[in-house]
Amino acid sequence: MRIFVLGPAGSGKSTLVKEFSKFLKDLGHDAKCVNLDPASEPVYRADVDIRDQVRAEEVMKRYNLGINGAMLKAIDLMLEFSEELKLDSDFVLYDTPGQMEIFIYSESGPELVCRLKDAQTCGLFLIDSGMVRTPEKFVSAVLQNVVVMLRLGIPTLSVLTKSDLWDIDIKRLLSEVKSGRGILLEIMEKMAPLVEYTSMRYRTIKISSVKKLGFHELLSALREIFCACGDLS
Ligand SMILES: Nc1nc2c(ncn2[C@@H]2O[C@H](COP(=O)(O)OP(=O)(O)O)[C@@H](O)[C@H]2O)c(=O)[nH]1
Ligand SMILES: [Mg+2]
Repeated sequence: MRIFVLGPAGSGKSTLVKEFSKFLKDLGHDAKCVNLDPASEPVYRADVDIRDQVRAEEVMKRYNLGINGAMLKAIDLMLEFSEELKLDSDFVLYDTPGQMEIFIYSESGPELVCRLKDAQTCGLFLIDSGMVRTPEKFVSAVLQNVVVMLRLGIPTLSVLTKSDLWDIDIKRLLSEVKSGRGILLEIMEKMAPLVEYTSMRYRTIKISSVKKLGFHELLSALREIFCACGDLS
């Protein structure tokens, strides 16, 4: 299974890759880590590190770009190495850059995912729990994940990270979304069925990489995506 770990900067992607790969290995699985972030040294032992080929700081100098332009250019350059980034293993965890415009507004991000994906490829869209404490923010985060799914063409689970710091009551938030309280009442009411559908179809999981909470649930949710037996296939 190839898993793209996606989400804004600071949402906990690299820490999840580090701790979840350890968890999978401890269960006896073969798990590999690939760093696709040309701007960050991996905090885990990367089986493949794109920084051996493309480094954001060098792209900035060579093409005279600021960091945002360099990140987009770096992804273009990374396409050349896509064969080397394709690993076969029970689980391959791809750590990605937090600049979401790479995946949402550029063609290179989706193209990279397209080149690396196989029949069992999915995504984890990481959401910092501290950022989704109101129904409006929760809806906004889940809908961002829907956009990511549509852009990348892979099923993507919403994962609430740092649940050791914030315990988000997903059921309560969903019922508040449905009851349409707060601002933008009509939009929220219309969005509620979609948010509820995506939250059920692609379960929202709460985890803490620091405390290693929710990893079993995360693993079973990942397996459910490709389960051939039910309507989750
Ligand atoms: N409390 C807490 N902090 C976390 C957790 N996961 C990540 N962090 C912290 O959040 C910050 C950003 O994490 P990082 O993995 O680098 O995020 P990335 O930018 O998405 O790769 C770091 O300081 C991590 O130590 C978690 O589960 N709990
Ligand atoms: Mg990172």
